[in-house]
Amino acid sequence: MKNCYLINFDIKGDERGSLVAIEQQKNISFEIKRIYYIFNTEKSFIRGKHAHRELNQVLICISGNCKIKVDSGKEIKIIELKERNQGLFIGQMIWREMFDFSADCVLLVLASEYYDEEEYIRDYDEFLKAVEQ
Ligand code: T46
Repeated sequence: MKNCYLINFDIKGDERGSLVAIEQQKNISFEIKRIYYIFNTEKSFIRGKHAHRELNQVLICISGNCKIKVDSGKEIKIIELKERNQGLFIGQMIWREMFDFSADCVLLVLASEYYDEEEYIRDYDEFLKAVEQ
């Protein structure tokens, strides 16, 4: 899907275990201005349900697993995040819904901009109209 894809990070492993390193503008295509993480979400809850006009993000499930529905307005995909070395890039104007969180899920998000509620699109019809334009 245009503007939404999986990234496979290299695992630096040895007999002691595994390590993934993330470096802005190297294996992440943008400058990272904000990091947040989501945890303690019950399985029955759906988070997200919005798109961003400006924001690019990479979502990494650093514990447990969850599913992400991504919708470009033309195509819908459901992606399961469960690999520690996998990130989901979600660019501008992609509707996202996160669901099916395992009890131990910790979803780490790297964001290209500071938090700004004004650039969220939280109404699905408004999102579809904006995609058409
Ligand atoms: C996204 C998905 C993957 C802040 O104060 N600062 C922040 O940086 C963020 C992200 C949120 N908040 C506050 C706003 C709400 O009062 O935290 C509360 C929960 O945020 P929200 O309902 O937007 O959370 P999600 O899980 O629905 O969505 C979040 C991000 O907001 C969003 O950008 O793409 O995770």
